[in-house]
Amino acid sequence: MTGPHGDRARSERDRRFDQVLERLDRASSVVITTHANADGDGAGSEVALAAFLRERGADAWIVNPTPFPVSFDFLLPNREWVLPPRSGLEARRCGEADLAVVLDTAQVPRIGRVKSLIRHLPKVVIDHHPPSDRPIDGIVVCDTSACATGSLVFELIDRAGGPWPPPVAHALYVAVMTDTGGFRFSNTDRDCFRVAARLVELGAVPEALFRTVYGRFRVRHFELLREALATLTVHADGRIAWMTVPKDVYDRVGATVDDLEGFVDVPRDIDGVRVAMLFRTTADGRIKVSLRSVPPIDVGAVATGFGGGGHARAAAAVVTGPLGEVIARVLRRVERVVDEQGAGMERDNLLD
Ligand SMILES: [Mn+2]
Repeated sequence: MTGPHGDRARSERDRRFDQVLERLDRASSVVITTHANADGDGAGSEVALAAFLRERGADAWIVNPTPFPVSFDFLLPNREWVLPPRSGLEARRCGEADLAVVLDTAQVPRIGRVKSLIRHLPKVVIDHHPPSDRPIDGIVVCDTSACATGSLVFELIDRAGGPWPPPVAHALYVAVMTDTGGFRFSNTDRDCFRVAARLVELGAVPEALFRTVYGRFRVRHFELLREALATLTVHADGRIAWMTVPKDVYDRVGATVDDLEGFVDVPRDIDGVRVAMLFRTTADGRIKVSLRSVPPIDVGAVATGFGGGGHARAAAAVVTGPLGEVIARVLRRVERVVDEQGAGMERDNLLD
């Protein structure tokens, strides 16, 4: 952010950070949560904040609407920081806590069952998504210019002057790395590299963290990818592409959503594609569509139109209906957006 407007936004954000730090100073037991199906940013931000608070002598517990993601549990110095879902312990710790911190979402529906567990607690929200119509009440630090919630947690801890126990550096590096697709997506900016550089100084090891996150696929990931690739469809003069995840194969190989990591990148990475989509059938029989776009195309609005949400370049929605019908409906909307916003785009002039 530059210029007077950016400076004002930044000083307002810093004022909120000071309020957050004041709340954290007074809290002796904090419950930390994030959105359902936590990603590297949500999970990494949780671990980092918990490690920071524990280093300062507070109790900090992670309570998530869905199980803590297996692919990121290597970040946890102690598995017991994550309270067992729906346990007596979980209810007791939430009852004893004096503050809740919600990370990487500011929306009530996204925290699912955790809503009632933290209903009685004052709340702090730290997020980088556009504001929603169902905001969580509390002290809210929302900066949509931040590449990741992890970079905001970094700013918070930096403002406090540390401490920086090793799990903080590892977890925040993973948060920033995953939300920028390994420092490649459009949210990869100067601030993001500045934060990453500081985290490396503080002990994060890029190669080891990259390999741990992106180099540990299970065979079933590739078995499923092989079948999904067979569905690859390119449309609208090569400007729109998508794949579907065959439900029968998904079930047969015993896949989980973790196994779909990177699938939507396949159609996105085809030369000339402006919007990429991945369709899959959810456990309750509805269709989840993940959308990706290249600038300036905004697929966030498309997802919102189907009751979902997300960022301009990465968004998702869950739609009811048979797969073929859902594809046709989403495709109609996407075709319009590509026609309206993609006029004059030339892939070979990306750097202009
Ligand atoms: Mn995020």
